[in-house]
Amino acid sequence: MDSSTLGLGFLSKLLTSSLLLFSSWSPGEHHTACLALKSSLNVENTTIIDVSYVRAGSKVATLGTCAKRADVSVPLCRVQFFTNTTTTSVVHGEAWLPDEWYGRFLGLGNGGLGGCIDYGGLDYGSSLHFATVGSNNGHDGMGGAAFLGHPEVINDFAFRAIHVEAVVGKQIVEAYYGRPHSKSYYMGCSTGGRQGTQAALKFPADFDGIVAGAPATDFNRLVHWTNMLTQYIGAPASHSSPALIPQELWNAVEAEVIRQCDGIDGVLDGIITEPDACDFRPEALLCHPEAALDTCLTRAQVEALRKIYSPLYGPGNQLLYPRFDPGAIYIPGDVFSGDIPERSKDWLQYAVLNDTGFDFREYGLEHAVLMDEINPGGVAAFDGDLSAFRDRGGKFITYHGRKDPASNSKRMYDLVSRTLRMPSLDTFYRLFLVPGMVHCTFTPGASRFGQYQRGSNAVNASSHNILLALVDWVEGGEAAAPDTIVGTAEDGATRVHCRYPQRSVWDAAEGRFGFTFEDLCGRFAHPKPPHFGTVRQTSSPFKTRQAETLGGLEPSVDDSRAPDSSRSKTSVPQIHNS
Ligand SMILES: *[C@@H]1O[C@H](CO)[C@@H](O)[C@H](O)[C@H]1NC(C)=O
Ligand SMILES: *[C@@H]1O[C@H](CO)[C@@H](O)[C@H](O)[C@H]1NC(C)=O
Ligand SMILES: *[C@@H]1O[C@H](CO)[C@@H](O)[C@H](O)[C@H]1NC(C)=O
Ligand SMILES: *[C@@H]1O[C@H](CO)[C@@H](O)[C@H](O)[C@H]1NC(C)=O
Ligand SMILES: [Ca+2]
Repeated sequence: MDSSTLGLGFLSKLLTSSLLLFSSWSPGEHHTACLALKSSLNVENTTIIDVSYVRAGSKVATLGTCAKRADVSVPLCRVQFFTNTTTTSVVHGEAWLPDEWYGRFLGLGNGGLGGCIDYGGLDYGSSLHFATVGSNNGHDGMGGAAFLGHPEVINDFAFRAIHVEAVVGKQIVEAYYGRPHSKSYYMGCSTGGRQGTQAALKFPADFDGIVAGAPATDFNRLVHWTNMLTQYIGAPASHSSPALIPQELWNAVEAEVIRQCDGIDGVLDGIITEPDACDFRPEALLCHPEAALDTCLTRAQVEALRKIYSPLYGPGNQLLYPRFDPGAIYIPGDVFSGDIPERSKDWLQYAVLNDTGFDFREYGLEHAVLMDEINPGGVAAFDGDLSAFRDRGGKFITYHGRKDPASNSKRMYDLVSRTLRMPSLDTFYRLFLVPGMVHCTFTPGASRFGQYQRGSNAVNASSHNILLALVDWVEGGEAAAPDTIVGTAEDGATRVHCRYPQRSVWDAAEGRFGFTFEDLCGRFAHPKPPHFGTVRQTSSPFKTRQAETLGGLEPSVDDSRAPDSSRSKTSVPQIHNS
């Protein structure tokens, strides 16, 4: 669309002289410009389903089976579209274009095998003044049936939908506002984290900054590992298996993990800062004549736990997947519920084996090998070559909860480090490990840091909001790179999260995890022995400024930096509270 046809030629002049790049159209002008898009938008392979101007505080109806309605918090122009990605596949997307736009583009990811537009993310992004675009990842709903016999639908899911979302979305944004976006961002978690990683690997020019949460990068192996965990407790015939651990007993297992490992980080707060430091012994739960029967385990159950809490190896003894982390939890309806999870079933039946009658009693290592071989759509993003993304100046932030069952993110960091021969990835890739956080969303621990929906940005500041931290880094450069992220727990308590390989350390003298960057993020390959029950001490056994190197790699922190410089950001254009 030619902006002059809307009488908006003044806009570009205004924008070059303004840091706050939002448009200054009146609400009426937004409304008119929005509705005009319906007939004027012309994007390759794309059908505009509907364009509507939506007022703040509205609920809007949605297409597809995922959600009936979505909340819209700020006034915006909503564009719903279909893009044919091939003759046999189509991506359904939505662009939410806020009246008050700061010139930034934001692409969103999906979850599981979905299939569902991230409406919460559309609302969140647009309320932070991003032109925000989400897609259904090439099929509707959380199941995988659409993959069967449709390799192009698999391709959309595996790598293409996010690219199309970026390409088409940016054109819609430019048509509406009359000028292109300034910087382009991506945010997603779980499958969304994999998609973000995939984007950086395959389409390094699509995004200037990426937040890839709890990324399921090693997708096929994650499916295999999940299946093996369920097999250890007897799935798919778990109900007759002596190894099945019912949920009540899982509560006892979780309590025992906390009993054994909570204190390793120096404080009994119910949170295990570093599960890798925990040598959990399920044998402590073995039934004996004096044990309480409702909280003790049989030999078969203890053996299952041994396997669950051990790494998974492949046919050549290569590590396929790290262990289930001590402290990770039982999720009702998921892995330990006694059956193979639906997403695993669907992936195998519809994308890998093309056999809807597959009997999961037959499942074994050969299927892991097959999944690796076929790697449908090239779905796996466990690839360390992020050089193209790095060389373009892209910034990558990833995070992973330490109560998340499927944490493979340290391995990914180390893989990127080895592949690129960079002892530290600090210049473009930062991993924040979040103690006490389960998977992506709000859970025990200081797990709200702007990663997900409006409720997660407890504070509108880049120190507390990972998306805004990314904006600072991309637009403010090295001096604005996030050294830490402050998370907020449900009760308002905060904790500073450190970037790998640093770890936040308990300051016993102060009775808290330290506040300043230097105190707080120590680098401990192996924490000192636990001091059970000694929550308050006169001096912290862990507090030190001495750097220890990890695994032969050089320390990642620039120790020459002045102690306070890490938190005093230069003033860069960033999102302001409205
Ligand atoms: C998308 O594909 C459908 C079905 O093949 C076709 O009818 C439609 O015209 C295509 N739309 C565009 C914009 O290419
Ligand atoms: C449009 O569709 C054609 C044919 O399916 C495809 O080759 C082309 O890459 C598509 N273009 C975009 C921008 O998706
Ligand atoms: C199942 O179909 C997909 C394409 O949809 C193909 O990549 C895969 O190789 C097929 N699996 C087998 C076991 O033939
Ligand atoms: C954060 O900023 C956004 C956009 O200005 C605003 O809508 C939101 O209410 C703010 N949230 C908080 C918690 O201040
Ligand atoms: Ca603890």
